[in-house]
Amino acid sequence: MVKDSMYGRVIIMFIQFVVILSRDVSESERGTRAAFIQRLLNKQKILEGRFKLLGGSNIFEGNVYIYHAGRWGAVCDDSWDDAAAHVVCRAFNKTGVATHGSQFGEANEKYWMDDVVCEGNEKSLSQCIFSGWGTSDCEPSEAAGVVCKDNLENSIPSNIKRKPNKLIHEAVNVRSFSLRLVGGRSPNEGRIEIYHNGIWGSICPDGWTLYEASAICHHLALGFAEQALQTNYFGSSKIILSGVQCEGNETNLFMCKHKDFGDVVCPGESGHVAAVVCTRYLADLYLDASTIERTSHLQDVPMFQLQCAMEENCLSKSAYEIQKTNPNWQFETRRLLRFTASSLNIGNAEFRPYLPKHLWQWHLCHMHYHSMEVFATFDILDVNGKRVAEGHKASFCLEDNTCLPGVERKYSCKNYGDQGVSVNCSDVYQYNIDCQWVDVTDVEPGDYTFKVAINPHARVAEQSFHNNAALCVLRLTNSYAYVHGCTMQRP
Ligand SMILES: *[C@@H]1O[C@H](CO)[C@@H](O)[C@H](O)[C@H]1NC(C)=O
Ligand SMILES: *[C@@H]1O[C@H](CO)[C@@H](O)[C@H](O)[C@H]1NC(C)=O
Ligand SMILES: *[C@@H]1O[C@H](CO)[C@@H](O)[C@H](O)[C@H]1NC(C)=O
Ligand SMILES: [Ca+2]
Repeated sequence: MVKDSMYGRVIIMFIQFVVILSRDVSESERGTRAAFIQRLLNKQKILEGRFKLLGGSNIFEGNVYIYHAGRWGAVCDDSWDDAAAHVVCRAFNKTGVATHGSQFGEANEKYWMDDVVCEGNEKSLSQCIFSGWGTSDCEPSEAAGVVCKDNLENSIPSNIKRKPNKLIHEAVNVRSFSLRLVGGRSPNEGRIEIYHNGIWGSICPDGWTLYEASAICHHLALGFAEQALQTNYFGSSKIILSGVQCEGNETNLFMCKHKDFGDVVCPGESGHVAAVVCTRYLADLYLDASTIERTSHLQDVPMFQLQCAMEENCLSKSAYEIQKTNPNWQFETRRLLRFTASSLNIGNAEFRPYLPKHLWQWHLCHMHYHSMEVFATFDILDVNGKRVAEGHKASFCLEDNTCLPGVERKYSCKNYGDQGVSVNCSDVYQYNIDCQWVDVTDVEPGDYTFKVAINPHARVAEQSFHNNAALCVLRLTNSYAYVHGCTMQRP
């Protein structure tokens, strides 16, 4: 289909070209037209790969748009992180903080890039690994953005977060402060209104995620956050609080950070405010760190056995360079850190994939459907928190591999089966399955932090996200890998 239409376009362009040449035009007119076309081509050449930031309150922040093949396109936020933001912000000699979920307004162009994974030292975004120009299934609400900040040290900070803002309880009188949900179809949902300085007002939905929504549901004793919404669906009122940022484990909103109170600047769609849906029934995946410690080991694998994995971006960038430059690349080997990841659903509702079934992607290589674009991320960080092995994203099929005694297995990936993880069942990725690894070929021996995170972008609601990431000590020598001392964290 795509190829056909491309041939069609080439033929039309060729006809146009012949028409232009055969027209009876004066020399000077032809000269002007040629100059015009030349200028256009020059412009395209100059702009190719450039980026611009739109929707921010100054030139150093906004949603990222990249120029390619003659037009600007947006970047989707899947896998988007501070390393990618850093690549963008380096143009200003600044460091970058990534923003997700169209923090600076919905994407106003089609997506050019998706699943962008950078190391942080690339000269431009187009040098990072991504899904291919124009290959994206993202909604306009998933635009990636950056906030560029002054570069204090010259290193690549990989775990910089949004600047710690002030805690809410430090800015308001907690006693005269109130919280309520308004406009919902049930008491468990609605836009959030806060009472401050004598008026009820709304919360700016900038950076509003399930983490912030969780603090609201906890605060109101309504259970867990099922949805975090940026909408006018439940009505709206004057926005009096912006930049709310929570960890997700707070028992009340006062423990969260914020940017401003009162007359605030709120980027994004006008009239849209922060809203939540709370529930008492939710899944809760618990990543089993002891299994990671027990099963981690190194394996050297020749590249001819890794062709499927290469198609799914499961190797680090140097593998793709070798493939391009070395005619005998199949016989080169990659060193893989392999491990088993097992997550048990300890919640009181099933874990279901983020995408509806008709949008699942069939992966020919692995012969199953992927129901979440990014289900897990694996990173190796050095002592400064810099990522040394490409944090690759892994998408899998979700199923009940093992269940506690007395619990029936319900979900199976076979035969386009329904995907999910039942309560008291585990989804297990054995160390010997494809892509269940980190490519450590280019990592020097030494001590590192190994980070494994499931549901890393909190795309699916859970009771808690603080049991979704394992941060472990990794000792890498020339011959073996030793993983121990894991602690649990939020992704
Ligand atoms: C960034 O820093 C380099 C070296 O210090 C300098 O040459 C360049 O002009 C700076 N660029 C900007 C946009 O400030
Ligand atoms: C929330 O989790 C963070 C770690 O991510 C921890 O430092 C903090 O103490 C926790 N807060 C509560 C209220 O449990
Ligand atoms: C899951 O296991 C826990 C602990 O063994 C038990 O209390 C709970 O009833 C089980 N839930 C289901 C739905 O099987
Ligand atoms: Ca969890």
